[in-house]
Amino acid sequence: MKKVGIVMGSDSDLPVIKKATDVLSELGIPFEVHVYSAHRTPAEAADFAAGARENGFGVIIAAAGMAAHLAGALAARTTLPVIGIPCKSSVLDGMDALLSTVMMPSGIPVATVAIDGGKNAALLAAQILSVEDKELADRLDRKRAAEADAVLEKDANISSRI
Ligand code: RP5
Repeated sequence: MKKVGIVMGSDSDLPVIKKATDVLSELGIPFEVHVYSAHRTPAEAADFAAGARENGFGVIIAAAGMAAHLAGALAARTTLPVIGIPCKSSVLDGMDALLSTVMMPSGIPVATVAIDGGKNAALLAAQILSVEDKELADRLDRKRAAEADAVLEKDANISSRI
């Protein structure tokens, strides 16, 4: 199976990334995690993205806060799908990162999830990889069904809590 490449702008983004790696681990998807910054280590970030396809990656997840150009900078260097997670890390509560990540110029797409949306980033990465992997698609179906069951259980229990 192709790997998911995970890049965070700073190790202070790790709590958001942990939400993604938990899901990838649960689904049995291999991943590699790096700290590269679009601004502080632009060469390393660019090199990682440029070599990602030949290094066995199928999708990249990029998490960054503040003026979050990381996902876009990686997307500029690869045609692999790039999923951006805007992180809440400044006085603007992540709105700065959301707009910096989502408002990409035409021609260089970044699939942006919610602020701090590590879980959905991992699920989206898994769904992309599942296009060519029936076993992974089945695992995703089972996970979706389990999460629906959990909601139905909450429905069944809500009356007793009020
Ligand atoms: C961004 O700036 C990082 O992605 C992080 O969310 C934010 C703050 O970084 P640190 O100052 O904590 O290293 O580049």
